[in-house]
Amino acid sequence: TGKEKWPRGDETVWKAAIRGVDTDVPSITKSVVNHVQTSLARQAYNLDDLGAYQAAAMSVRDDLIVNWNETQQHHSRKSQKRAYYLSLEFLMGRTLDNALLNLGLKDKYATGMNQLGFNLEDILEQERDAALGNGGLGRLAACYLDSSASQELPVWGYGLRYKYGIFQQLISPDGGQLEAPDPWLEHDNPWELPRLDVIFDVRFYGHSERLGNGRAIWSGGQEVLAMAYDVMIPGYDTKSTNNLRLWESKPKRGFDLNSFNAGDYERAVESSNSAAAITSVLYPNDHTGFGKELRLKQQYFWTAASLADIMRRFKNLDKPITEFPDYVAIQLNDTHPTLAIPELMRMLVDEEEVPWDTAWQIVTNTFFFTNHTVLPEALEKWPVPLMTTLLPRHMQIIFDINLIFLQAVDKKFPGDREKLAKMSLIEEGFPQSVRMANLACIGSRRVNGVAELHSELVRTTILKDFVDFYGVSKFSNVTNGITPRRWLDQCNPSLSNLISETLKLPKAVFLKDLYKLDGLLEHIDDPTFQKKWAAIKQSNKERLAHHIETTLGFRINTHAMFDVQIKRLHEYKRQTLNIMGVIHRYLTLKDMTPQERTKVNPKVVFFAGKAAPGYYVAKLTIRLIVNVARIINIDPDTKDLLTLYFLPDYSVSLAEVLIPASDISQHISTAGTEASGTSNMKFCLNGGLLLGTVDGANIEIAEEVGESNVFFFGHLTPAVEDLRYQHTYHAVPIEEKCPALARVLDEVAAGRFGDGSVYEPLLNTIRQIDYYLLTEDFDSYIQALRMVDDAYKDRVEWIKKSIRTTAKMGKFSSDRAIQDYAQEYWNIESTKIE
Ligand code: RUG
Repeated sequence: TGKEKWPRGDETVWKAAIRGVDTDVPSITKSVVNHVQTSLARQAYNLDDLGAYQAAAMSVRDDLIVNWNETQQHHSRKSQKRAYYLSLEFLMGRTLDNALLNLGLKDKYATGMNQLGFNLEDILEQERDAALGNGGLGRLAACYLDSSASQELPVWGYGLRYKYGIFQQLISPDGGQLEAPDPWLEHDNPWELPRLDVIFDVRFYGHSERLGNGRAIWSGGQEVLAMAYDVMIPGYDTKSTNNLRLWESKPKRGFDLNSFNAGDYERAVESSNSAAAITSVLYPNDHTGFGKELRLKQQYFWTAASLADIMRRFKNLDKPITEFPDYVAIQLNDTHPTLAIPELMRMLVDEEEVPWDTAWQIVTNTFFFTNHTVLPEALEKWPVPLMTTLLPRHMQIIFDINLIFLQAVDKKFPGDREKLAKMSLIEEGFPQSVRMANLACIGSRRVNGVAELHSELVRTTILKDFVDFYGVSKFSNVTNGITPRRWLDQCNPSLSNLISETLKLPKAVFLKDLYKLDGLLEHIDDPTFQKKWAAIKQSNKERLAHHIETTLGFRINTHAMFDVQIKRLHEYKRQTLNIMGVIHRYLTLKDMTPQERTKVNPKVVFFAGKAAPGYYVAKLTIRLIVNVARIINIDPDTKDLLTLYFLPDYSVSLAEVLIPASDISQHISTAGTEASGTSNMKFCLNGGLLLGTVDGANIEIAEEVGESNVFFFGHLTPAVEDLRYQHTYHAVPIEEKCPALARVLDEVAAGRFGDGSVYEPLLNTIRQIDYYLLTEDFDSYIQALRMVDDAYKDRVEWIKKSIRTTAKMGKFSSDRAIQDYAQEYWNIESTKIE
């Protein structure tokens, strides 16, 4: 009614004292200095850039908290349906710059900090990346949070607060990757709020006793505590500020004083250490599923705490439990949170005493599942014995779900044993294992892939039998997206300014409706605009060169074409194809006369990306790249025309400098293997052109910008299976099939880039099985590279291609993607926070 009684004390005193967001420069400097004095206990003459960053961050955080409180109260008051995005990874990067931008306070803070004797840009550099993710999947989650808040949608993220984020990558003297821990919380994290009041018990092990009425009692085992940390997610140009809740594990019974008094110190801290270990590390593992008990523990710990929290919030609404899906939608980001399905069944059946069928109805109306890969090795499976020991009640529930499900399958396809075996939640073998993708699929209302081609592959390959069973309407596509706030305005402010000036629109208009970029096409032939466009690319190249010189000491030729491949190291992403292409270029240059070389465009090739620590071949690829660089970068015949850099410790922040500087970027996965890719969208938004295979989101990018603006090569997805078959049964020697590549491999093996024997295992992946079809695609790849060279010679045409590419990126805003989810899947509504 708006006339509720004020809960306590004098309402007018409260209201007068409640802090608003004061955005004038004097208020900002006052707030920063206040934090310097009171939160940091420092003073003007001992304040360094790090201290200034911390004080500025805390000052901004105060504003965020006000908005965040308003937003959460507003959503609660309206009893709105909320969506919850469960992701084991959130690759947030830095926050201060993004928060200032979203709040519209960047200029004022720059002025204020300047008055206090600091340069805002230097201060921003002090922040450590929050790298709680491996790659695309985690960064996608971060973009979706930004878009949800910006679209004023009631969405929360749920994840884990890892003490150590993705490892720091170092390069050893022999060129290989070394891993060091990433203690990102070392300097305290101003962006999180510990919630001592939000704590849940989570149980592992023990035993489950069936009660005979479908219910069971799960008892004994180990109990740990899950404590919440809240991270505020500000929307752009709105007060709407959402929440990312991250769980930290804590011992239920900390220090065991009895053991300590008995002289057994190890035992005294044992339970405390084992509980804390659950959220210690992010698994540095992108695609390969591997059966680590701790990983399964993480998954359950996180889903159990998140569901307990969601259930508690739902219960505050005082609605019948059958209405749960009317107030709650849960998005499963890949199969990692699939245990949420049996966990909600357990809560409903065992704790709320809901009949099994009703509970299943609730569950299957609550969850939505996004698949991010069709690579067989990446589909998660957990051994039944491990699951039975760790989560005995959940294993019973999974068996029960499976029994009922297979009965229904048998009814629909009588006697089709093969189908039953393929669709079962349990894979036979020694030991048996639980197929998480099958469980996620049958426990969810809708299933989606992340690009058109990928979604089609999901429907026709890994989940084909489920499509036959449920009908195709359950399986659809939401093409991924990226937030234009971070990936245009924040990382490329000059381009964002030029766009604003050219379109005669305030930035907020196109940053909230990216389709507006289309208006740039009207100016594509304007030479003045073209010049400005090219000058911005040039200054971004200089910014990158400066960054590399100051961090690594290399001097880069900024007049060369910048060619970039940045992503996790994986055989299917084919960094190997790229490095073989670089070697081929080098050998070709060496074969040329000096006269011939004068006609060649100089080029600088950049690689960055981490390999999973146990992924031998991927690490060998890094070593090869680094060692090729060491040879060719000092070769007097070629060094002015071709240089190569592997930039260590790839991160969101590094991507923000690399992407705006790129002329061409490579997205060259074997067709049908890259679900979507999202860096391709980031490069294109920043006017970089794309060299790629007909795979993932490359295809939709080409549909938008026109095929003549993308450099495509390689075999198409339908050919891949046949080619692999031929490789296995009718192998043609590489010297015959692809002499150019054979020569490159021979040079590597012969030791041209250091001890060739080191690379034998890597070379053999190509010479023998060639599962990722390098020998099939190499010639057309080289041809595509030539086309890039030729196109780059005509600078005006190139600039026009670049403008056109940016102009057609409207579809790839994560605002569009999140609206798809909100409307088509979650059924939630935007709401303005006044
Ligand atoms: O490999 C995929 C990318 O193609 C995709 O763009 C990204 C976001 O959808 O997810 C990546 N991915 C897939 N990361 N992990 C997986 C499998 O667990």
